[in-house]
Amino acid sequence: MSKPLLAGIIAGVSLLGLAVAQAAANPESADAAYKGRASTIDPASAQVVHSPGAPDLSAAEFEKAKEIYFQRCAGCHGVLRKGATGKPLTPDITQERGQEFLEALITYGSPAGMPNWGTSNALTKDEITLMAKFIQHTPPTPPEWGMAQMKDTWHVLVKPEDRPTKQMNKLDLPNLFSVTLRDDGKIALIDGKTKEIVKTIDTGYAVHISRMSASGRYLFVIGRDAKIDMIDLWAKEPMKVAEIKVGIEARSVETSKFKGYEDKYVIAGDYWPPQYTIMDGETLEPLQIVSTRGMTVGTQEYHPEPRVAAIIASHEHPEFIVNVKETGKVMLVNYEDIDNLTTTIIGTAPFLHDGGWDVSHRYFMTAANNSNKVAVIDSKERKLAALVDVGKIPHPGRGANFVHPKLGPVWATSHLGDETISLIGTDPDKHPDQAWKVVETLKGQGGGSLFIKTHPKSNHIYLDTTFNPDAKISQSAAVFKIDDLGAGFTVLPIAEWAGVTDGAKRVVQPEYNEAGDEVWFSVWSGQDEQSAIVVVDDKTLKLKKVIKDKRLITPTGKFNVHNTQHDVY
Ligand code: DHE
Repeated sequence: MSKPLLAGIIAGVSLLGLAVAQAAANPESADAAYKGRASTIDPASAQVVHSPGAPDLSAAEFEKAKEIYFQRCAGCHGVLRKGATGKPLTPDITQERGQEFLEALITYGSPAGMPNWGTSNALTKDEITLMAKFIQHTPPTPPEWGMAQMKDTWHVLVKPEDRPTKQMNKLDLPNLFSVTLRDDGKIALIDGKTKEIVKTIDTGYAVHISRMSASGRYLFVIGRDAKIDMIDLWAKEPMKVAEIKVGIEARSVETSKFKGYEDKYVIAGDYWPPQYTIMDGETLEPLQIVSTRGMTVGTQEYHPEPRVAAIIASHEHPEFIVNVKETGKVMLVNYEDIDNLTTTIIGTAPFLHDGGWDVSHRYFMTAANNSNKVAVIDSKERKLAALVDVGKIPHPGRGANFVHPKLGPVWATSHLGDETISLIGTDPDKHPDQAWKVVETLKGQGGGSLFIKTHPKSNHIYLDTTFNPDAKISQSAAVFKIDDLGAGFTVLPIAEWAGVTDGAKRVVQPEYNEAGDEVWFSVWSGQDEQSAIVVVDDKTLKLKKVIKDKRLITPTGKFNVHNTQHDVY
């Protein structure tokens, strides 16, 4: 990636503070703060089209506008401006609105979540005039990324035959954590017992998630720039053994987990180009690339840019379950015969984002966050079991499974858009009256929540409120007792416990250790500021340990090997 682009992306990321500040006046902008992030697409690569009816722009002006658009606008409005969290901005719409209207909208923002780019001084008057002109032209299209580009970026660093046949180190692998060092382009492997960093490993740009192979040997990490790093945890010192770039922008990676196919395939989903790629599980060799462009659920209109969100490996069939965000479709991709792929397509609701299994690992519970619904996919029967109305903008991460004292097994999600936590019954056999209904709604600290977590050995449910506009709330976490849900929540002052002085200190993503008796939270500040990980004792709810290290730069997601490998949450 070019230096100016990287600098631009970092500048875009720092806008987060601005958007969070706005959320105070605007309840929906916690969502905008979270989603309106810089794209990793290189603006120079996107082809310009001069459109009739749009105000004239010079080549230099086009270049500048593209850069601003990909840094600040594409996350919400989409690369091709067909609309996502933000409204569609295609020339038929923008030319009708006209220059004056567009300038005012960009300057002052809107109650629906559009930031006030002008009055906040994030963009100058000239930049606003430029952007209003630019969006009246046809959206510049970034390049595609097919087999040739993938093969160019694919490297097997250690061949499978040169790798060890057993674990060559003394690490307690099931209790190791892979921690995203978001703005440092690295992950840290942290030992669950000593809480020491075992190693940091260079990865793609702004790593998003880590996932484990079925055997627990290989760790896969994907950057926002669609680079996948495959790390062998059995090596003398955990090391990268293969890498590939599967696109230009991505968020998800997963591995085959069905019996007989353990460690055989890896899949990754792209935001751009809109496609998924199935790779060899030992080497990351790209085998099949499948486009997700197609028709939306409901109105059945063509969408040119349906991004791939969460992917989860089925335990019922040799299948990957792929969330296609903008079309609202879940694709069950059968990898039994990789050259003759069969796919079941299930229509749900827009826009599909994240999700996880119910406790039986049969039902995939996934957030359709623009519809305020959770879609329940029956992975055994390959059909939609239900669409459940929940709170505003559900965001479960992988969600939390526990047995409700009165109502049986439930799966829980918290929300970006309100303070509620929806508990959905998940046992159609023994609790048919509760199945696929919100059986209870709890009230947490506030909106802006991203992740909720529990563990089969714990009597607690923890949730963050990372994007709540009130710093007191974004810097703490709430915890409920499962056997006394009516008692409400206790607030854990996580950032205060961290003893970190500067920065936003956003508390994000609870993650349990293998035993389920500790919960780890990231305290996430800027790239040049101190961050930390706070470990809470699950029995006493007291501070157990603060992990601080100068290498711990912008920690966000944390993935315990055992819990990630076995889908424990
Ligand atoms: Fe995430 C999961 C997309 C912003 C931390 N994030 C996911 C998944 C998707 C996604 C599709 C599900 C992957 C899966 O299960 O296969 N995230 C996006 C975005 O598009 C968005 C809104 C904006 C962006 O530009 O990236 C976004 N995400 C963030 C953040 O700002 C977070 C808080 C910090 C960071 O590291 O960037 C963040 N996202 C995470 C984490 C997970 C995740 C920690 C995995 C949670 C888990 O427990 O599985």
